[in-house]
Amino acid sequence: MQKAVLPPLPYPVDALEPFYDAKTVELHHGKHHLAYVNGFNTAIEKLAAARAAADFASVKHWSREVAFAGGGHLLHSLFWTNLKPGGGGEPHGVLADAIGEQFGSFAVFDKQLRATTNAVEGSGWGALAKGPGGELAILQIEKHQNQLLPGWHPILVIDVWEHAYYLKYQNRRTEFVDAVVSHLVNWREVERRFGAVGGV
Ligand code: MN3
Repeated sequence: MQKAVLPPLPYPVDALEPFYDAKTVELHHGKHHLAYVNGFNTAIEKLAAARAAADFASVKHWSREVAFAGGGHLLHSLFWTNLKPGGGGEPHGVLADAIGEQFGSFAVFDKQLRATTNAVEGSGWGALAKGPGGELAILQIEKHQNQLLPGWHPILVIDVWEHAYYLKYQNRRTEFVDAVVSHLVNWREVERRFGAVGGV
């Protein structure tokens, strides 16, 4: 199995200022995301070693690490690319149609997305996911791996672990979520994922 690698940021660390400060982006990507990449690789290596040694005493621990660190790596990879300088606004095309059909309007969807993300208990993510029939759901992912739906693909994720916002926003998670949704969401990328992943 090929080792996971830290994907480069798709923009300079200060590109999301003033909504997302350069110091947080630098640490979040270069330290936190990197730690999940390394943790995932370690877990995969430990499971390979367990197979080689025919000693499966530790598989529960390392299997949990695959889900936690691997989930962290994959969600952060989605996160960086579903942000961009000068983002926000609204989606277009078939994604806009699907949101309108299912949520009534983009304004209602937007309210639910912010409320759901703000209400994540502890460390986790707000997410928009696409189901196997092309339907949409706004999910709360706890940690990096809990409360996901099998067969559903996250197409927009918003990190609300404290490490994602505490340097600039301290305890004001709602201000961070508002800044991300209003100014940084890359809807063109979310539209692309809606068309590209899973389901119909
Ligand atoms: Mn994070």
